[in-house]
Amino acid sequence: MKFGSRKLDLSFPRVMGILNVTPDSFYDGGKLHDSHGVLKERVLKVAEKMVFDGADFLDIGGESTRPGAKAVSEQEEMDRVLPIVEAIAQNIDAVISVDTSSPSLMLEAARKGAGLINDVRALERAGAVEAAKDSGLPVCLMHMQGMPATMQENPSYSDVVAEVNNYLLQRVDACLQAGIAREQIILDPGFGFGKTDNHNLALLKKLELCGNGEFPLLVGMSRKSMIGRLLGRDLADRMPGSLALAMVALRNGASIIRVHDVAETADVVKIFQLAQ
Ligand code: 8Y7
Repeated sequence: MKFGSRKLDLSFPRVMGILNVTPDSFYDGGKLHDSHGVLKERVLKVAEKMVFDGADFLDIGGESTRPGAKAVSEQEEMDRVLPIVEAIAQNIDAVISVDTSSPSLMLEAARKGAGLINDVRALERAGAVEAAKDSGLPVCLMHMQGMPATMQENPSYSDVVAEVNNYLLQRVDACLQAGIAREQIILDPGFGFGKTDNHNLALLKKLELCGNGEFPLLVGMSRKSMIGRLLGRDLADRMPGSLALAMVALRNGASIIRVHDVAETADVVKIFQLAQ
């Protein structure tokens, strides 16, 4: 698959490191900030280490989508994300994934060297499908039920696997109609986005059915609250659970694993490939 200027073979699994440039991210909660905003030097150091540890993708987000997070203006999101995209593109050898639903950020980030659009709203915002198409970049379409602020209040499905799949295939159609190539589409069931633990587990068990097996799959479960509930673990103690979930996702067909803990997840990927 072609990610801007970089080509990556997704027939073997890849690790995506999470670089949050929001001051209120649920895990790294502003570690990359001071009172003046994002610290470029600090971000570059962390990014460099992630790539050294085995990340092929770096996911950069400027809008927190955790349940109850405050909305940011489009301008604020751009101000946070674009300088970081530019700095990483100039200094680090990785595909930059931009975690955004904003059409103008998609276009600007592509100009500054981003290689993938990761939209938790699956390009549903007005103008987003067109912007993604014009960016020329591949897209990751994710399923979410409801909106971030309220999505965990009462998630409900009659058949979660079928409904998530139908939604994603419908979004694929919207992309194809706008002229985005089929080969440029990655799908993601959206673990934790309007889902109970049972919904998440059902989706994980049937991951191969997602997109009818016709698209590369990205999964993000790293340190999410499901692990906290299933194991009774605080955020700081959720790495083993995250690694176990990564292994299951790999067995069930995931191509890209989006994580906080890159080195450890890269080990899981290696063992998975050697022991299959
Ligand atoms: C996901 C994601 C988040 C995910 C994709 C968190 C931005 C919440 N989760 N993008 N983003 N998939 N594609 O806990 O699961 O990292 S934010």
